[in-house]
Amino acid sequence: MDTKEKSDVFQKRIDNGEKIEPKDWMPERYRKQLIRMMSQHAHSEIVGMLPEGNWITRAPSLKRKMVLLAKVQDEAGHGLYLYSATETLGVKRKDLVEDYLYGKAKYSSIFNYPTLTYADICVIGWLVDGAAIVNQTMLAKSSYGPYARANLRICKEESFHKKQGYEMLAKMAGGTPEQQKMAQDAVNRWWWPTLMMFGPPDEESPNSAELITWAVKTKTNDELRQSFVDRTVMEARKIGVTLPDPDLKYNEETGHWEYGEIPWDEFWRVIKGDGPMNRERLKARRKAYEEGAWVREAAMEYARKKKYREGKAS
Ligand code: BYC
Repeated sequence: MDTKEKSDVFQKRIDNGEKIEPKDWMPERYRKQLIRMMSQHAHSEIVGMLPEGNWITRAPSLKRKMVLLAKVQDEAGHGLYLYSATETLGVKRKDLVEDYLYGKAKYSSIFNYPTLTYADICVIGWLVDGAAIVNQTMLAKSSYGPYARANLRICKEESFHKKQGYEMLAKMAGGTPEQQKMAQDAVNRWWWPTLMMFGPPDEESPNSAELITWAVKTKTNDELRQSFVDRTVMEARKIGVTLPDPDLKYNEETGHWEYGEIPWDEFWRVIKGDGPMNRERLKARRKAYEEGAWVREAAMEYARKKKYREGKAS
């Protein structure tokens, strides 16, 4: 079969809802798009440990500390599943990691904002993990098997993350006037950046059409954003916090909540490296990577020796 015939068979498989597995034939562009998107996703999980990890030592109780510690460890696990899934496409983890630490690979814009109080930890769980669930539930149906399966597992853990954040925020929003103020302030600061997580509006999203044709994404950025807004408005009301958007209103005809103008200039600035915390985040990750070099070397050497011993024994 020539490439055109192979591409047609490939597209038929996608249209029939089949999963593509690592050893199957795939167009080079499909492979490249997956590497871009999956590795960005992996980097996001790892960088995403920083804003919350920063608060582990200052958690308000032992219970909260244990929950936060478990959550941050889960994020590391998500990064690892995703790097492993990306490696099935024939790339090396080291190259992927060095691409974002020293090159141009992106990670989610949301992690370039600071966590100023403990209420930010509650709001990250509720809004950021809530947004991630909406996005990743869709990605769990992605056409690439290893990515779909990684997202399925991630979503189960994210749902615990969201619940713990929402429960904490509900407590804070029903607490003392000072706690209520902290909760509302955190919601005000994280609302718009959370809406930006879904990516640019559909008409400015160069990758969406191709990704949807290949069922890597099955919904557009705006569709997912709308679904997140619809479910979050009700959740906010239930716990007595206000979403900071005076234009938010329910449209009886469409059955959706309409929202105001997202500050897209800020989004583009942040993803180009000029957000409030971009420099600090990369500095912290580079430091960890460089200081951890000996751990990686020791682990590789241990694995090599173990393999050698087992090979000799058999
Ligand atoms: N941030 O054509 P578009 C988590 C870039 S972590 C940065 O629409 P696409 C958690 C985009 O990459 C979960 N960059 O792209 C962890 C593209 O640039 P390039 C994070 C963004 O791929 C710890 C350009 O803008 N989730 O949950 O069709 C604690 C044009 O965009 C962003 C994922 O990574 C952004 N927000 O759609 C708590 C999900 N948006 O690459 C929680 C996986 C867009 O052409 N990724 N860009 O130079 C996706 O679902 C999709 O890639 C996106 C973008 C929706 C992000």
